[in-house]
Amino acid sequence: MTEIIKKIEQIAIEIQEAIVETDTGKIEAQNSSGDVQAKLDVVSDEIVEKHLSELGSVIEIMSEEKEKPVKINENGKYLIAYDPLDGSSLIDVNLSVGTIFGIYENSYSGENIVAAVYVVYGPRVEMVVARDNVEMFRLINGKFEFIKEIRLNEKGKILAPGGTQAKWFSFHKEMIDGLFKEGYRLRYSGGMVPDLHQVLLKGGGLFAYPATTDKLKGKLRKLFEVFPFAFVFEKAGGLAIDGYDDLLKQDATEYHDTTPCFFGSDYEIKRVIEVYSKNEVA
Ligand code: P6P
Repeated sequence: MTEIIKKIEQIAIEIQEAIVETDTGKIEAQNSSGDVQAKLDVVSDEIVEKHLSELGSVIEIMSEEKEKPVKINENGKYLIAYDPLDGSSLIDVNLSVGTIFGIYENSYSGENIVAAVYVVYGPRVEMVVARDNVEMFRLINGKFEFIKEIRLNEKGKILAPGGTQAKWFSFHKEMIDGLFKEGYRLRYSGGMVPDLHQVLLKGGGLFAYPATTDKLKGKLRKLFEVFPFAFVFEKAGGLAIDGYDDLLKQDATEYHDTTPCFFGSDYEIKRVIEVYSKNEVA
């Protein structure tokens, strides 16, 4: 596992350089989820594959930008699913983006994720590593330095309500409006990595990307985005659910499966369960 983390440090440095130097234009292609690919998506994916392909402990890697896994070493131990540059369209407006890694054993299921790492490319480059606990590192003079352990409080003050509001189910809208009435402050950039990083660093709150009337399975991908962050939040003392049950109890039938997802501290997630247990999404 240590060799993987060391490689991710190098990957993060090279992607940060690419973000600063590469044209952010689009290319005439779509990824497996139908998203129009930015040049940086492809460049970032190439950087990740170049480095992870050198690891003896990795059986295969699965990119959000690809249809199928890339085989690395049949005698390895880990499967790595990753989103090379999540929220890449935000670069055009100079907002923060990130890279997400889920490290699995045996299969890409919630119960088989054994570690998660994400990198935030913002005013500072920060890397968060979740294994038994959650540790944050910052890129300082070309090296990642340990900064602190991340732990969530019982309750937070910020709310990141994703999804097209016109497509929210009415009971979901009432729940979100109720939290705002309690004084929660809106913190949503449209980038999953910086938005969740903020909830973690502020000690709690709620990030929600729910089922909507046009996308009953939500938008965010299980293998590359949802399972890794669910692992991070649980190891940081928070909770991660689909509205009804723990996200890490889920499997994925397709590599690019999506799921509704809620990440947060106890108080907020228990509010979601309270509301969703009385309402069906259909
Ligand atoms: P919306 C970025 O495209 C992304 O995959 C996540 O990073 C982010 O949380 C979500 O989509 C934003 O989606 O529908 O609010 O623009």
